[in-house]
Amino acid sequence: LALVAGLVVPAAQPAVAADGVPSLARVVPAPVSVQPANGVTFELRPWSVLSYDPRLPRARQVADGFAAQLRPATGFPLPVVPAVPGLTPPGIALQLGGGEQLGGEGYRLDIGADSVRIKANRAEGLYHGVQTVRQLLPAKAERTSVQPGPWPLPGGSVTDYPRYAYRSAMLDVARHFWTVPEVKKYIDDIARYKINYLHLHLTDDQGWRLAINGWPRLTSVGGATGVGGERGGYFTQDDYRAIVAYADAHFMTVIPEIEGPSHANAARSSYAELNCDGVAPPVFTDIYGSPYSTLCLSKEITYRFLDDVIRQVAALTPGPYLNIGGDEAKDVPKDQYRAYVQRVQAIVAKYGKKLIGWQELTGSADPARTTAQIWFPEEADSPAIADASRHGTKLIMSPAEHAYLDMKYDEDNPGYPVGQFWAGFIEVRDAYEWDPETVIPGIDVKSVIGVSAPLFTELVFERPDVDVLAFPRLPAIAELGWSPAAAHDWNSFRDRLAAQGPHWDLTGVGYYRSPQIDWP
Ligand code: TNX
Repeated sequence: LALVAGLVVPAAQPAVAADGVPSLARVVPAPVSVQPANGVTFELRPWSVLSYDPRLPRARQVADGFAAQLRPATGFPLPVVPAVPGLTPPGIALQLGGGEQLGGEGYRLDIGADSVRIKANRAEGLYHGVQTVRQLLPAKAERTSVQPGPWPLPGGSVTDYPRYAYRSAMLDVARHFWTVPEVKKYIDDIARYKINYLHLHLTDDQGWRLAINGWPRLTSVGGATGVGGERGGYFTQDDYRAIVAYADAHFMTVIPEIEGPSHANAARSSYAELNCDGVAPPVFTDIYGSPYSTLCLSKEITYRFLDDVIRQVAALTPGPYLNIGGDEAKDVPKDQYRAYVQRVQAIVAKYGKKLIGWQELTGSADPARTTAQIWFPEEADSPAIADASRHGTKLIMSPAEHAYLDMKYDEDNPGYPVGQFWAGFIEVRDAYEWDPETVIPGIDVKSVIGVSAPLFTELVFERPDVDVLAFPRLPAIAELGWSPAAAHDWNSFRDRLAAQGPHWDLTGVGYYRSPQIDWP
């Protein structure tokens, strides 16, 4: 075993022990430390109980959710009961504690012959611990009909907590619209990899996807179509609330993105008054036509519009962040761009949210109150970003050449229409082999709050395309966000990723069977 900084790193452990029970280390993202207890195996039994500590808010919800997942395949009743002090019933116990090093999201997992104990300071940690246990159970536990046992788990202990507090997936619902059930399924599938933010790209040139009271044409016109003139659609405010609630049940926070000043054609085509010439252009249905469609920056109505939108979106969003876009405003003079960003930042602050935007707004926004998402390092103003990082700006890393899930995997399949390649072809290893702290030279590395895996959907046509692009690359980005830098190891990741395949097969995730991975 490799010992790094006193931690047992899972890299050197085989994926499956001799008795067919998986190694305790067979988890994505790799845990901070794993100590197997060789020869010890727990088995879930017909009489197993799920207990939870009632002092921990939402622990019961985590226990209920886990029991509901396990009942169909095991056929066991798995009652959920509040724990009695000093007594651990046979089964799985969700407990309060585990030490300060776990923070809010970490957990400690102890698997013994008679019980599985997950300890955490908060329910988030219990939830992440449950995701680890789900990966260690036989994949058939995912089935929805009763399966023959046994239901073993490998004995030992895991101590685990995230490298970064921010681990997001971005879904573009503007270019191609995805319905509430389609978004919920994505939440199900990414929550397993300890993703804790869902960033929704709600507006762009080709579509406006959230109903805003007082501005009905945004959805009736701006939401009526999408790329290729294909299906339109939009979320009512109740739909959006349902997504927020569903994400929250998976301990995931929604970040809404309202694009401006460019990528705003859907809004312009909905309301003539948002155009300097007072004429509404048609909605874009192409990709490359004229990608920098900009709101009229010199009209006050533009800012009244944005105030109305941001007020409503902020009120619908319990999370702390609101993303205002800000990318590719290539036809806007620098001083006007800066004035726009500052006005919009003031609106975001007025409605109690923290501003996130793409890398371009670094230097225009107030550095102390801004989070910038890096997407195109080659075009980034690195000195300005480095300077902002030393003046309070937080950074999210999603370099397109590694983290953009809309890029094709390889060039072997020219007839395959799904995905782009402007940032390169991204095989699984390319998605995995990078370091969030060296993407932009000269930054204060403490400013990096995490990573994101964006899925833009210009060339993502149907829901199965989402799966093929996101899996297995999203778990690679998730591991960069969660696992300690010292655990980064391609060969280990390959083995652990391969073990996810059977789980995806049984949960309806149509992943890409990358030739780089020895799928079972
Ligand atoms: C660049 S990422 C864009 C998006 C496109 C994406 C396609 C970003 C800030 N701008 O508008 O959808 O490339 O890969």
